[in-house]
Amino acid sequence: MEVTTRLTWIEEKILENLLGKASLTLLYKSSVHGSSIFRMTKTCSHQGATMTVVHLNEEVVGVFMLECFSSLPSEKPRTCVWFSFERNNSPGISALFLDTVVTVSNEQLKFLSPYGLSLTLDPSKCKLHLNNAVIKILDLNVKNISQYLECEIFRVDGIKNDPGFIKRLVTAKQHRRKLVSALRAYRPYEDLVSEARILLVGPVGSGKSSFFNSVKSVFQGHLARQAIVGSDESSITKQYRIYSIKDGKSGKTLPFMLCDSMGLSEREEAGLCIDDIPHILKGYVPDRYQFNPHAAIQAKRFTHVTSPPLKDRIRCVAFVLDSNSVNTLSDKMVAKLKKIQQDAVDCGIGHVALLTNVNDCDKVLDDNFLNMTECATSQSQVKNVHTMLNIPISNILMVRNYASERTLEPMMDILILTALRQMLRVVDDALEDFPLEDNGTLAPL
Ligand SMILES: Nc1nc2c(ncn2[C@@H]2O[C@H](COP(=O)(O)OP(=O)(O)OP(=O)(O)O)[C@@H](O)[C@H]2O)c(=O)[nH]1
Ligand SMILES: [Mg+2]
Repeated sequence: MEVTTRLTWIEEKILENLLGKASLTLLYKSSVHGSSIFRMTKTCSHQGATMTVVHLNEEVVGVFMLECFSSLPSEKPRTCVWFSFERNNSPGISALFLDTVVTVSNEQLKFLSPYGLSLTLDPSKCKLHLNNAVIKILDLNVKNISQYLECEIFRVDGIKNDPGFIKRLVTAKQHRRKLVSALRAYRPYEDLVSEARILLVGPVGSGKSSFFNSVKSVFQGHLARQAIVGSDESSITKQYRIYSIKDGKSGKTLPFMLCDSMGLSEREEAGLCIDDIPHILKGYVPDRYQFNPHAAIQAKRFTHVTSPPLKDRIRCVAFVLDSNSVNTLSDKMVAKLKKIQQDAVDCGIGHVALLTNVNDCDKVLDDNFLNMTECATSQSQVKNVHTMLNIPISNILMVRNYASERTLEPMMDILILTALRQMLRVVDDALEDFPLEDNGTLAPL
């Protein structure tokens, strides 16, 4: 009879995706093959990379090992990924890349990392021992010693036999989780406003609407296509849109909005009218306002809004520029961008540049995903934007928007989230710098 895993289809996919596009084949199942450690390790020897999966009541805990079981025991550290996830819950998985010493004794299979993490399996008693460090780092809600329901070991096929690659893959996923959590917890500086509005402006087709779709996709956990995108000589976006973003997990609306505008054109009486910008920045322009390239907004059109609430004001302008064409922008276009930048400065609003269509996402950030690499900052596009708009390199952000992809990619997500986080830092810097009234509220500039 075929032995089947206790993992659900989704749980199996989570584990396969943890390592790129791996596939799992069940080799050992404690309830079928017995609880002898000898049988367990013998069945799994000479099989290449393996994944040991321990089923607890509420959680699944385990270790992936790149090297063969048969090469044990030895004090030589192995390339391992420790992981855990909650059963029947969100698709989130905690995972850590750790060089691990793996030993097999008469009774136990032991995983020990140099940072003092220890995970021990005692198959004869169906017990899993975890020290406090593992419980904390994998965010587990279990005791030090747990009775497990099942232990399974899988052969893992289809992964690159490259510890460096596996490390970057797993670390990227962890970093993505951290960024999402940080952005979920974001509140505008000292709660001076209830929401931070970011205006996306730039030439026709530079990827403004796609950036909103990309941010929404990351928070929803699947590809979103809310804003209409496409390529045309004139702007696809005809209406001013103030988009809110919901956190897919809690369903709550996050306190930042992305404001999508019509593309700027080099042609006369085409594209976003540059004189509309001050009205947009000051929060006069409502959601779904139909842009008119032939005529600027008449201030009196919105006289019913004598003074829009301070939350409606733009707090950061993001100049969205396609990295493939930014080096060949016409003088007319550069003049428009500079005029918008001046308007933003006059209103006490910070700004960043967002370069879209970046090809090699892997090369943008360093190994810790914290800083841009020398290779990225030395690109002519970054240097040109820096000189053209006098924007500090740290505020020149690089992303690849979701366009033709069919699934979410951790590295693309990281760049999108890093860009958003930097925009919100700029929002906070501008809020901190804003003059306050006597009662501590923001003064209208
Ligand atoms: N490969 C790739 N394609 C992109 C990227 N960003 C946008 N695109 C594509 O470029 C085209 C224009 O994207 P939009 O998001 O509509 O650009 P926009 O700035 O909103 O354009 P307008 O509203 O017309 O001003 C679409 O076909 C997108 O799929 C990117 O980062 N990478
Ligand atoms: Mg658009």
